[in-house]
Amino acid sequence: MQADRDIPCLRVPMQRLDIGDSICEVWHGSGHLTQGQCGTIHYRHDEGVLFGVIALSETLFEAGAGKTPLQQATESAYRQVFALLDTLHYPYLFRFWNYIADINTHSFGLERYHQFNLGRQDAFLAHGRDVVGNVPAACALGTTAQGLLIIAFLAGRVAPLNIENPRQISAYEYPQEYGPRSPTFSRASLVRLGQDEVLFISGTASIVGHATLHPADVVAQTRETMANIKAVLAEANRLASPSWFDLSSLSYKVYVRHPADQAQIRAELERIVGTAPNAIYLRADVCRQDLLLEIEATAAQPLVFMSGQKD
Ligand code: 3EB
Repeated sequence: MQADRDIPCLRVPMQRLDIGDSICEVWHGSGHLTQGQCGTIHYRHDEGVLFGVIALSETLFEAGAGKTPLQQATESAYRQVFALLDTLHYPYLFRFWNYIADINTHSFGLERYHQFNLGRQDAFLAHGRDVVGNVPAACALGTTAQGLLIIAFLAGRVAPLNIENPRQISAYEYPQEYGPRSPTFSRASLVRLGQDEVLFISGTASIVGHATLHPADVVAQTRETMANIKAVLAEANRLASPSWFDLSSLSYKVYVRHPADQAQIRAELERIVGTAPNAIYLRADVCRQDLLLEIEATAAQPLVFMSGQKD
């Protein structure tokens, strides 16, 4: 598809596994739309919501001052995002998508996902943003697009509700064994977008507490991942009245490490959701070597107002 040059477009360098065709996800704004470019960010916004994308080459950065190129690229990208949001007055971050080249390899004595976590957290801290509690939903996947860091984000003017999963330790409280800095994301965010309430469930994997479960069993990992998504849904439903989200109302993006596992993952997902789920399958690396898949999900529902209650 030839996108309008003014529309920020995130090209995801991942093979689609279910059908050969590529697919395009489109987010609609309403009313007057404004687009622009600021540093490496391309963005477009309406009065309430801003979507932006960044693609940065790590080769623009040299190792130095104790920071690796990926760490610097990450810190630079996130600092640019926060500066733009300050300038345009969209203070609340809803959701990040992070696509990182060779996420599982080591360089400069540190796993690359851990380098990314250092750069991300430093940028949050530099801008005085919370690194625990009030943090956006996110996903972080590995690609084979050498040296390219790709990030997209949605931000707005109404504070989201950040949701954690009682089955898991919050990612921002993971112990040191998963890297010198914890990942900065929440398990889900619940956001008002126009007349809808939107639930963004972060990339979710077979992790209970902080440990990976079922290291070599893709069906068991799918089951555990879906148990986590169910637990996040239950939290969302507890905190968000009167909305009601269930497994069949979600749109799923399934990131699969080994293409040969796709059929088993799909069968298990269909069994658990009951009806044929709205799902796409992409080939990706997941941020821990022993994780075979990661699933993210989104759902939207019209906001319901009580009679007599004003919008
Ligand atoms: C996990 O639960 C799996 O670093 O932004 C999921 C979602 C994961 C987001 C991120 C990482 C991220 O820890 C990995």
